[in-house]
Amino acid sequence: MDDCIFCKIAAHQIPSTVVYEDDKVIAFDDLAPQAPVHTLVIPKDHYANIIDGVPADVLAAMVNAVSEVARAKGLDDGFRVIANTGEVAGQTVHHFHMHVLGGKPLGENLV
Ligand code: D5M
Repeated sequence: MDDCIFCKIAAHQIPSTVVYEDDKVIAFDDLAPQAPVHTLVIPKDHYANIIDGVPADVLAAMVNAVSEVARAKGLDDGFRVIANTGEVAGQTVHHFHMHVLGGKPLGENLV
């Protein structure tokens, strides 16, 4: 989509700190980190959210990317994955993304 910031990141049209990339997905550090590690995993193709008809192979690539991010960031003790879906959940960028959060005890806070 022309006006989607995450499509532009996926196409390397705007800069990001890339943690992992393959043909289907890209993972990059969040601009406003909520934890010592806060990386976003997105599909390169545009889907509005996790229930927007994302193909199974893309979902599998996303999960694989989460594991690559965890390995690259040394999240051996665990981490949290969040996919805000819709404005009521606080989704602000309407291109499907998974937040990978870790690097400190996360407790019971949602983010
Ligand atoms: O999360 C959207 C997230 O996207 C939020 O944590 C900020 C992040 N963001 C927005 N623009 C950028 C760029 N350009 N680089 C890196 N991170 C970015 P949501 O679940 O939609 O609230």
